[in-house]
Amino acid sequence: MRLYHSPGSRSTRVLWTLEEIGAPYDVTILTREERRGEEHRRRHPLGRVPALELDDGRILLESAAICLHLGDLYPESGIVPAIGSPQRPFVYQWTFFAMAELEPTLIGWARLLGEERDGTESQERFAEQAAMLEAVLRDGPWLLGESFSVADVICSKILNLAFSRDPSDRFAELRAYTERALARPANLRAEAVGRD
Ligand SMILES: N[C@@H](CCC(=O)N[C@@H](CS)C(=O)NCC(=O)O)C(=O)O
Repeated sequence: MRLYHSPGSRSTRVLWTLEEIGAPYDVTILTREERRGEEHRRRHPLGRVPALELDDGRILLESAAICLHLGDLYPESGIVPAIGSPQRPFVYQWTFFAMAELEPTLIGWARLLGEERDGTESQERFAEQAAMLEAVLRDGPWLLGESFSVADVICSKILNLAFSRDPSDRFAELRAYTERALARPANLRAEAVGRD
């Protein structure tokens, strides 16, 4: 497998997942210009990362889909529970929650603040989402309870967008969860490989 990656981007989730499963892989680091160039647009028509070249040469897009697929390829890693197990539906739930609820809220909020516009609505939406996650995390260290999953990779990476910018002690439990996840050896290895 080969990951087309750019430091600080959504492809860091995939790099971390590759390190969690212990699969052999190669990485090609792309600059902004290379992402938009013709060669990369043949892989990703929108000129984005991540793009993962599979062993058979096909290209898989969308960070969450790639991470879920990698977990399925390496079931012994435990980061995507087996089909039919009680936890399987919840890895979908929290992964889609991260992508469809959390990410748009936090990216939208960052954009508003960057444009010096009112971010109150985004802030309120995030407060509700954060409370929801904190309630779940009272049952265990990870979103699925005792076992770390792809949902934690994606949620914690997105949450870090908020917490790395906000030095306050709001959502202390969620902040501690984010730090716990990001401190995993697989993520530290991924950061070294990905130059983050
Ligand atoms: N929904 C896609 C979004 C991918 C995406 O927007 N990637 C950004 C980097 S985080 C990108 O490559 N943008 C194009 C650019 O900055 O040139 C995914 O999760 O894979």
